[in-house]
Amino acid sequence: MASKLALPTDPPLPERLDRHLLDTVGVVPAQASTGALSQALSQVARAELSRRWVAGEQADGVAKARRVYYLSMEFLIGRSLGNAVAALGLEGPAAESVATHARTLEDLQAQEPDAALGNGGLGRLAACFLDSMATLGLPSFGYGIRYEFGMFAQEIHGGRQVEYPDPWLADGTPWEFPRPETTHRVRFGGWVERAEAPDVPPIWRHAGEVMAKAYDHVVPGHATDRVATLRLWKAAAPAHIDLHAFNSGDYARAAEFKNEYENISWVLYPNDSTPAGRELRLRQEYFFTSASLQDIVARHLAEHGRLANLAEHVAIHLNDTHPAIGVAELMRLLVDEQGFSWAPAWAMTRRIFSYTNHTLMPEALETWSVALMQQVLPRHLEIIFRINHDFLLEAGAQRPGDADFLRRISLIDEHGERRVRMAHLAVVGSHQVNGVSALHSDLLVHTIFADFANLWPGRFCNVTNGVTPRRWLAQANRGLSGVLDARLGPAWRRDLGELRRLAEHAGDPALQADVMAAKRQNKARLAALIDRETGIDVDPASLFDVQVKRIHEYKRQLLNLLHAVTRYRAILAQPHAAWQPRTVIFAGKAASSYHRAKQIIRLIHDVGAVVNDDARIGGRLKVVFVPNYGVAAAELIMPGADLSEQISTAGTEASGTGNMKLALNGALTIGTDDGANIEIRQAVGDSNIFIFGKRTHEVAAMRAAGYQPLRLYESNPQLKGVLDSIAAGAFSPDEPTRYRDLVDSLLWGGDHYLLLADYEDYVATQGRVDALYADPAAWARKAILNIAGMGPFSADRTIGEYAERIWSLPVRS
Ligand code: GL9
Repeated sequence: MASKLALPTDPPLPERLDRHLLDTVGVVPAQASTGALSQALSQVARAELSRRWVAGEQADGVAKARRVYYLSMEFLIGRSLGNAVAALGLEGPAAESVATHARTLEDLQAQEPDAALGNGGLGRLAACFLDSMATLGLPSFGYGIRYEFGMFAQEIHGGRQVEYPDPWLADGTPWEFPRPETTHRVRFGGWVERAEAPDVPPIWRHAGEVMAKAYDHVVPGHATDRVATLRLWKAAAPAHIDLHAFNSGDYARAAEFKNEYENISWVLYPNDSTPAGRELRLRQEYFFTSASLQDIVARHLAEHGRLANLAEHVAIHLNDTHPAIGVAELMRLLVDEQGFSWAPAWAMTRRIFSYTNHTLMPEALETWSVALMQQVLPRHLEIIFRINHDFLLEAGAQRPGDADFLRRISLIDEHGERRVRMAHLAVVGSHQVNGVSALHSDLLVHTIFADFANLWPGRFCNVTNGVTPRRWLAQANRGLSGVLDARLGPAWRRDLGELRRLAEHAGDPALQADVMAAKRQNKARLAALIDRETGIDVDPASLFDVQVKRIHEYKRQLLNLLHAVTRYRAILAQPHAAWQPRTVIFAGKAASSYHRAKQIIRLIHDVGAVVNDDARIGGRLKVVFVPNYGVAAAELIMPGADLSEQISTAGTEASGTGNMKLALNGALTIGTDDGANIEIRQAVGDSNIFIFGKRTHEVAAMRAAGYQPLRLYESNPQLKGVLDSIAAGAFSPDEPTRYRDLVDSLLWGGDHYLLLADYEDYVATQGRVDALYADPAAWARKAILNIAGMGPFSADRTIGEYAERIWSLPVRS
């Protein structure tokens, strides 16, 4: 499709590529390096996207469109070149053009660093959502932080995780558009001066201010000219500070002073649900939220000339509680700066905001000490107290005399040091609150938000997560995409429900052969990656058993490892039995301060070192860890998996999205009755998924009854043998006590995530996996039925539901 602003004189792609080599990159086309070619092709795509962006913004401006603004601390974008080229329909011509330079598109893509502005599932979800918002043609903006350093790079030294900084912007990026004219002041600290008259808003005498400068990324839609905008804020010292620093002559001190302002957008917190770096984190949250809200207000005023109709034209979504301070900030902007009185401002605010909760893990539910907030955001603290006062009056009227109820729902936690509960602020300030899978949304209204759900039952809903089929199937898995295109045509890219039509052919030997041939190629590609990264030789004919995600106790990588050790010992005990060869593949990062998760990474390596080199095993079991898991690695790993490990303790994984990507690429799931696994099970059918382990209510009941892991250990010789061998140093002969405390944490420390309770069923279920894999036609049939069932897990479906039920936005498509 040609964009409306396409210039009639646009030359063909090879010429545009050479033109950019010469004009933009500054090299002789015939001598261009792979990096230079990558830059030039990016510029070709950028130019086209820029025109689409301008055309779309113009059209939305003329239409005075209602827009959604998605506020997120994290956007885990990954690489952009391959996606842009695919979205623009330029894959064919681009491949041909770079072939004349003796390169492939893959060579060029590999040059690009990942934009890793997120920690894991939550950030990647935000990136998938932008893709779907653009593709569905929603007038939409993502707002976040332009971290100079993204998610840390992980290296493995001697089996241990070592973190390195990720300076992804060091060589610049062709994908951003700096907008120097779009700058907002964000203030911090100081005190609040009361006005004399009751109706005059107080004045916030702030102590410091930092400039937020906009950098836009264009997010292409697929098979449409529409694009979405991702606007990221960079912190800069105000000009007078810069000048003062320079003139003072003490450059070291001056730089230090400047850094105090600019460090706000330096680093992404490598934080997986453990609170860290308190004050800087709060400053980051307020910084990007305030800049975004000021921007939304300014854009609305420019378009409409007044703010009274803001709620008709603006929906603001809070991706978790990280931007929840926005509820107080919008009130401040409306009341203190725009002259609204409290009640109408509050009514608007509640109509404008909506909030997604992404976890029930208590340590991830943000609270800020009142003392810290008083110091950093004194005016916001007052506003929060006022919101709370009004809210408790309203709620108290429904349950007179119930002080305990009021204590539970208050925005302020009064146990011990007083703290602001950000989730409560988000719930009270939003008109809709959702969880991310059916189970999770149900647990929300029965656990942490039960009191709120009683007050406002209509406020809570479920929107199950989804993933973009463009990146996670069309781009990551060319082989399978080709098979699907031949059977179904290309429409599944925009309508993933089309995959359903595969189901009736699941038994067709020709389709099975094609799907498994693609899988085999993807496994060979993954084996090559494993060899490159670890030097371990794995056999693509073995069953590729994959667990890729953040390393966390609740996700139970350790349970997977207990199975691997069980299998190792079983092969040694019965070396002549017909063992199904397996490669157990792990990847994932541990939060830098999370000792137990790091210990698990080390144990994976220690087990691998023993098992992989044991001649008696004869290659029938390998255990590997692919370092530096991120979007680029995932694009290689997902397509090469046979088995998808989704084995969190029931009730702990809010949704999961890797489970969707793996099934979409034809892996069978072994998993617990948790998060979106439950909906995957419903979509693919009970007989096409391996569900095991305790259910959520059983987990709760076991804990309540006084769970005794030691009993399980005593009564199961296989389990006892495995744990004893690890504890005795079978995998750490140089330091036999290395994993003593890890094993003790299961036996004596309560085994909080119930690994021992699920062990027996897990190992038995892995046996059923082996048996099925031994029947290639039966396995292939189930793999096809998994692919066929993935229609509901497109992020297009998810965003369609948000647009309709939460944002009240028409979906154009
Ligand atoms: C998470 C949940 O743990 C996942 O189950 C869920 O799929 C995603 C997206 O909704 O959100 N919540 C959360 O804090 N993280 C998630 O992955 N953690 C990270 O992103 C690191």
